[in-house]
Amino acid sequence: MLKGRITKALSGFYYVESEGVLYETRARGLFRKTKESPLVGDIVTFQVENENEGYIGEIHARKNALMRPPVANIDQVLITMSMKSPEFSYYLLDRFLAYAEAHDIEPVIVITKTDLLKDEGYLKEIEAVYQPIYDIHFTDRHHINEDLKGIFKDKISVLAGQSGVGKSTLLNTLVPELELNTAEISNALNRGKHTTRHVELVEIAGGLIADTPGFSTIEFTELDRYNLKFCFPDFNHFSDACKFRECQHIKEPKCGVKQAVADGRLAASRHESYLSIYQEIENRKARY
Ligand SMILES: Nc1nc2c(ncn2[C@@H]2O[C@H](COP(=O)(O)OP(=O)(O)OP(=O)(O)O)[C@@H](O)[C@H]2O)c(=O)[nH]1
Ligand SMILES: [Mg+2]
Ligand SMILES: [Zn+2]
Repeated sequence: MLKGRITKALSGFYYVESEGVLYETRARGLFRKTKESPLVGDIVTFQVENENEGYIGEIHARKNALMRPPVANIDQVLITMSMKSPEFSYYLLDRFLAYAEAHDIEPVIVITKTDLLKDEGYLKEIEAVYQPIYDIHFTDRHHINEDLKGIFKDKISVLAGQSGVGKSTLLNTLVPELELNTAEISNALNRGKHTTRHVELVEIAGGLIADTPGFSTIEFTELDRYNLKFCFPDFNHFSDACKFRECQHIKEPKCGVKQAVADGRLAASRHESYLSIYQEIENRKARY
């Protein structure tokens, strides 16, 4: 038995890389019974049958997993948001951030198209909100700074962000060799929903990135509303001051989080985003 990582899934085959060798493997009946199917990013134990073929015997415990795109063991998600076209939105950014937190994936914020913005103050304002909690980078297609290139080393990354924010452009600037791949994917998407999609981990600046369009829309279908507050790590600094231990930071009196907003120690936009998502989850519950 060998151990390796699935780097590509296509038509029932899982391509596993183990010590620099790529094996074409299948997952036999085992997974049909357990209903757990292998994902790109999984660490697996597999049996070699012919020289470069084999079958997967075991999926090792996952650190995390996404279903759209289907990737496991993600180290970070690059949440891309443009300043203009489409317009920057605190709310949308917070949704992506909370989603990453809910899936135990470290978010990195990448703000694109800064060249389209005249107002430098706006960038500073955004930086002030997120800098204390997350790694945040500002780019435009002509200025990719060196520290952004450094974030990929030894990590598995996934992209997220609305359509048109510049994800493909960013990747192509960072890794010009990727150009073909990203173009192929855009074309596949344009052809419609029936195109077979595959996910592949490709090399990027010393690490791996899931070569997919990433995710652009998100739903909080699995998250309990009482756990949403844990997806806003900046609230933690202030929630010790809440009078009630179970404070949801909504209508409760003597709430440390709401007090922090009132004092200007916490951005009101963060709390507003929290309330909106909380409401959304509550409305969803009410329907059942
Ligand atoms: N001015 C400016 N335009 C940019 C920048 N980055 C990307 N664009 C343009 O924005 C448009 C969308 O960029 P894409 O890279 O295709 O966006 P995407 O996020 O991959 O979009 P989807 O594949 O639809 O999800 C293209 O016309 C790019 O040329 C930038 O930094 N500045
Ligand atoms: Mg794209
Ligand atoms: Zn509170």
